Amino acid sequence: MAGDESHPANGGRLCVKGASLGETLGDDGRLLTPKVAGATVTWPEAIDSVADAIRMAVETHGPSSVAFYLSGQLLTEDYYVANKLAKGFIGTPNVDTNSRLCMSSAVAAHKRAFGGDLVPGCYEDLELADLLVLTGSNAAWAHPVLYQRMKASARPGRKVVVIDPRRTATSDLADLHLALKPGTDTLLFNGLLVWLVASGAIDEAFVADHCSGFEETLAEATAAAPTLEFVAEACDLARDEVEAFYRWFAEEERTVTAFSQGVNQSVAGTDKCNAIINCHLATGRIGKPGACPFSLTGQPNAMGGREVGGLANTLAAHMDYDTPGAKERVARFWQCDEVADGPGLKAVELFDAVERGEIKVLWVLATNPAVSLPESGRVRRALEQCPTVIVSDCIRHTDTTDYANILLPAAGWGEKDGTVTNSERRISRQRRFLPQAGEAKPDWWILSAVAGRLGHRACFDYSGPADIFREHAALSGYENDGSRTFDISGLANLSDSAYNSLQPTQWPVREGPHNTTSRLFTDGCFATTDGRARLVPVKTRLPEVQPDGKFPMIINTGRIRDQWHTMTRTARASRLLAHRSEPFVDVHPRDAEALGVEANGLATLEGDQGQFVGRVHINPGQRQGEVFVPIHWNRQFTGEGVATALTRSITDPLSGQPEAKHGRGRLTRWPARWHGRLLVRKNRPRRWRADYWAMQPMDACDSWWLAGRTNVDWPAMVQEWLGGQPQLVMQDQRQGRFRAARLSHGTLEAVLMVERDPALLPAVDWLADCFTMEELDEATRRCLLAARSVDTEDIGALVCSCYQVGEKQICRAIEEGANSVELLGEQLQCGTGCGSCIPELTGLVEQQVAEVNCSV
Ligand SMILES: Nc1nc2c(c(=O)[nH]1)N[C@H]1C(S)=C(S)[C@@H](COP(=O)(O)OP(=O)(O)OC[C@H]3O[C@@H](n4cnc5c(=O)[nH]c(N)nc54)[C@H](O)[C@@H]3O)O[C@H]1N2
Ligand SMILES: Nc1nc2c(c(=O)[nH]1)N[C@H]1C(S)=C(S)[C@@H](COP(=O)(O)OP(=O)(O)OC[C@H]3O[C@@H](n4cnc5c(=O)[nH]c(N)nc54)[C@H](O)[C@@H]3O)O[C@H]1N2
Ligand SMILES: [Mo]
Repeated sequence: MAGDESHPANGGRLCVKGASLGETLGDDGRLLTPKVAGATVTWPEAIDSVADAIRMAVETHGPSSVAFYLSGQLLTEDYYVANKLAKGFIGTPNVDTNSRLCMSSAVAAHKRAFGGDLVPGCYEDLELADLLVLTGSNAAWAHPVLYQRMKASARPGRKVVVIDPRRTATSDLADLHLALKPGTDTLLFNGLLVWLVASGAIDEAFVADHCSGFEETLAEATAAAPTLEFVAEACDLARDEVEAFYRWFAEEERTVTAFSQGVNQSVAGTDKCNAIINCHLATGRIGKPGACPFSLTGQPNAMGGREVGGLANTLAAHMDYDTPGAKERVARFWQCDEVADGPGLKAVELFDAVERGEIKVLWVLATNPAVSLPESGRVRRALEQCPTVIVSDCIRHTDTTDYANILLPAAGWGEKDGTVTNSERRISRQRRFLPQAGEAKPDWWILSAVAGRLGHRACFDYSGPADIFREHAALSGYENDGSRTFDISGLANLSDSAYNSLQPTQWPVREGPHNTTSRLFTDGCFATTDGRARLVPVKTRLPEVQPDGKFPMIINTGRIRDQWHTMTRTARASRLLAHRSEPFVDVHPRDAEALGVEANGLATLEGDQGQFVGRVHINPGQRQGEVFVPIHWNRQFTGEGVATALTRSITDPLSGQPEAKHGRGRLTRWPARWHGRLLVRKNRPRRWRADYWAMQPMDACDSWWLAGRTNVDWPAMVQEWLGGQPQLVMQDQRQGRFRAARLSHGTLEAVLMVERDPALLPAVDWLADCFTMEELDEATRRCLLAARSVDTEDIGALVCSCYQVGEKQICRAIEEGANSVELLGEQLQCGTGCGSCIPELTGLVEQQVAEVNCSV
């Protein structure tokens, strides 16, 4: 698995998830055949079932009773066909996408400011900037390749400001980290606008010639954030820190403000984005090298989905329902009678409608709403009630497929062809290199087959993705005449072979000689009717859910370095679970002490809608009173570790994006009587139950972290846990220790380790290795009972996933003199792969050096 060195976005660099993709291939766990009501059926039968359900719903309840929930992980071609089928031929406007949870606030803000959903800059700008502001972005973990570009472009005088309530791996790059009170970003950026005016940093000519709304915006900003002292207090920051940020911003012409989910996923998400954009417009820092506001997109094809019109409030090809003439134009192009009368329901509203019984057929493609939507407990109940739930996925068991009436096996990333668009408007080809697993088919094929069965064969008669792409490109240019910036009509006549060899290309690509544009608005001309950008007055709007006596902690949620979303792919590579192998709660040390939760113990986080159980990580980088939980775990991997059980479905009034970064809850110690580690050879039936469990699939076995609230009579129960009588048993009742292993013809079948103190549980790696041994020798058998390896070194918690280097190894090397990231890299190779562990390596070096200094 290697990167493509000629790709302009990554230059061949991969993150650890990308580098591990090879390990995620294979048919194990894949959904390989269509299923209707649990029974395997043929494709024609499955297509009939889907078409029948849709037809019946339309006839009885009208087209709006059919809904599609799409995803930024579909290819543009899949997305285009879904949108066309739904809005043009079924006639339902109820088509939304998981990008609603991801990018919709940025989209709404772009439209307000620029007159279109247009990202002005390109990745190079992140390198050219003399001041790089990263707000609500943990790029070191969530955009690791881009982060490496930002890091590599460091030079004397280049400054980085990170704005995030938590200290994260990204803060490592920061000259200044503003650990602001969550949700106060609009205040900070309103205050910045006021400061920029007072310090004479406004580009008056640019504002006069190219913007409108400056006076009203400034008036609102002054009302909301009158003084530096006021801002510092409201954002819970030191006055000097705020001033340093403002001063740097006023001084540096080349400023990029990159923002992601800490900004978007908020009840004030759109306003937060506009507050940022306002400062860039006021200083004329847009459309210039190294100067722009930059929305960091999340999913591989979030941008492509926005191009085709996958969001419920858009129609197609950057035309909205209320764009004059758009509905007729799109109907003309698609050759359908008329398109749906939209806008449709946005994701959270859509699932509310499902809950109310208004949606009779829900087709979910390439997303896992039972895990990723807020109030996931309620979402699950809604899915259960919906008469027909159709799920297209690659994986047999996800929290969402478990509610499906019809399951459609989708071809996975290596098995399908198409295009995706990244954050800098760059379209790249994704090329197939594997045969399709089982009966799996590409999503566009499935959607077209259903369209055909509904009587629209002529309009969905695609020979392949190239055909669909040409149509998509043609629509973007159809009756456009410069009215829509999203125009790739220059690609509408690509031959199949030109499509196959398409090089990464930034849009717009108009007809004629191909001069694609790396930056938009370079002439100060925007996509509004009068060509002027809008500064948008922004009031203060704080998170709706605030802590109280019953739920005193603020809950923040987000990503970890080595997992992708709901883990359907990344958890298939066991090494990606080595960095964080369980759901966890990051807690400030003082909170932990006050609440009596212990490091490495378990804790319950209880919210008003549900609860989350995970391992306690003491983290001084948290603000006091705030905890952080990862979004990745779900019922396939743990009992009660779904972050969205804790976040409410409160949304931004303009974008409909849920406030996923701000819940509230109560943290308590989970009363464990015992902690355990169980490893069982793969695919063995499971007869045990534990109060707490978290699964970590390994190569030759599955492994679980376990804990119980009540004592277990282990000798009496052990057979159920090990799937048979163990040959090796050791018990020390006084210590609360129990160990047992079951062998079959000399090879290890299952092993269980129980301790009172979780810190005493052995490292899992050598235990897992024992499953690959042909015949366990005497020494290994003894070691199993001693819970200690024979000769393999205990490397400690994994830090570098690329080269499998652990914390203990690193600390030993530092002690022996490798006291820099470079030296560690030379000795152990850690940090020399994707580089995303470098912040942690730096931390370990600093920590060790500090310890040495203390002892001196
Ligand atoms: N490893 C990994 N990478 C990913 C993904 C993944 O699942 N795993 N998913 C991809 C996707 S789809 C997306 S959308 C991106 C998301 O990428 P990011 O947005 O960078 O990731 P998050 O961890 O969701 O959140 C970013 C930060 O916002 C901070 N934050 C919380 N509240 C506030 C606030 O009020 N103000 C500010 N300024 N910050 C706040 C959080 O503390 C967190 O550190 O990542 C993409 N990359
Ligand atoms: N509390 C909280 N909630 C959040 C967030 C947060 O930060 N905090 N982040 C939000 C964000 S930004 C996002 S993007 C969402 C992500 O949430 P989801 O979109 O729900 O997460 P994924 O795990 O990516 O789901 C993708 C599904 O599609 C399947 N799949 C993969 N490839 C294909 C394909 O080609 N075709 C088909 N048909 N299926 C495929 C996968 O197996 C998987 O089941 O979560 C959101 N929810
Ligand atoms: Mo996302």
